[in-house]
Amino acid sequence: MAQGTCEKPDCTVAATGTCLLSHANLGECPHFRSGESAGDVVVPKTEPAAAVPEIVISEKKSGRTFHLGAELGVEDALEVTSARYGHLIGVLGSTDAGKTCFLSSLYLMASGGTLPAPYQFAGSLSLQAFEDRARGLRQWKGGQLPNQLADHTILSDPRQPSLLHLAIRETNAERRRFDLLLTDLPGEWTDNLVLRANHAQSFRFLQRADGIILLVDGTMLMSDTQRHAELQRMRYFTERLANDVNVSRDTPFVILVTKSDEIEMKMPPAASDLCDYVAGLGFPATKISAASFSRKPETFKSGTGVFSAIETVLSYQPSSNSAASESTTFEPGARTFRRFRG
Ligand SMILES: Nc1nc2c(ncn2[C@@H]2O[C@H](COP(=O)(O)OP(=O)(O)O)[C@@H](O)[C@H]2O)c(=O)[nH]1
Ligand SMILES: [Mg+2]
Repeated sequence: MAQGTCEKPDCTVAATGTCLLSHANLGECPHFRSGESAGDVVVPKTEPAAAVPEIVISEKKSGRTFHLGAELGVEDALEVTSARYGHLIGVLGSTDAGKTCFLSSLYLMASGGTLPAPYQFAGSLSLQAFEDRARGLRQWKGGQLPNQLADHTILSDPRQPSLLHLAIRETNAERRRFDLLLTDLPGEWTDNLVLRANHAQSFRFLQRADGIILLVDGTMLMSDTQRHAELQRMRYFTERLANDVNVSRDTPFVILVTKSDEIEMKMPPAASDLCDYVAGLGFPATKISAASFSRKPETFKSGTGVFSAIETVLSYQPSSNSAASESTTFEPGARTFRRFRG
């Protein structure tokens, strides 16, 4: 047994036996301090295939907290992915657009083994964060979903984005693994950026995003009274992402129309307008109808469109002859995407 203490905040070595920075030999990790003092983390020196690591955790060390399975900070996430590529996906939208429900739906499909073939759940460093979000969804009363499916998102540090980690693996011959890093930002972040350009700083981490899933409430986009205001807000928001945050123009955008179970899975014309607007800003853009948790499960399945959004981002391949000013749209879910002038 290697005994010692990991001084890296958020490292889950005590729970998983796996070093956050992927060091097979813990002695090589710069954050690991070996020692025999009682109450320190005890992890196995070698990892026999089926051995369960012996774990002792103590809060004795000053200034040392284990956030087992909680959200990752940006720095932590980048370190996690120093060993392998992590796909950073911004899950954005107004308050109540359905961001947290989208993430919970994805997690429940993954952990429940119901991802579409050939994908399979391959672990998460933020299990607790996902479980916290999914808690409300386990409290079904009389077969009915509660009205409020998720708690309002609150960040532990309101100025720093936090990320949820979900690894998936292909079960086919390729067996590719994807480490997804997904944001769950409070809607106020969107509101603030719409109102003031100086909030762009908080979104700067999206400059390296592999994709943006922009959630818009389908019922609002179908409403005569709310449609215009929401569309205008999303236009301002995406324009800020383009011009103030400077999100790279080859970042694919998925306009995800949420709560589509309540609008008979119809694509609202306003969603097409928004998709064209985003494409006009220079981003490859597409639109998908989704129902993270359907209120009409007998007609529309829960989880519809959720994984398609992820797959669309993962399989997006920038065209070699793209130009920043080109207006582009692409087909969702396809393995290869065509670009064409709008
Ligand atoms: N009918 C329906 N309602 C949904 C769906 N997803 C979310 N909602 C509703 O929208 C509310 C807000 O969702 P939430 O994920 O908390 O929004 P967020 O503020 O963007 O994180 C939930 O409490 C649900 O009532 C869905 O797929 N179908
Ligand atoms: Mg939320």
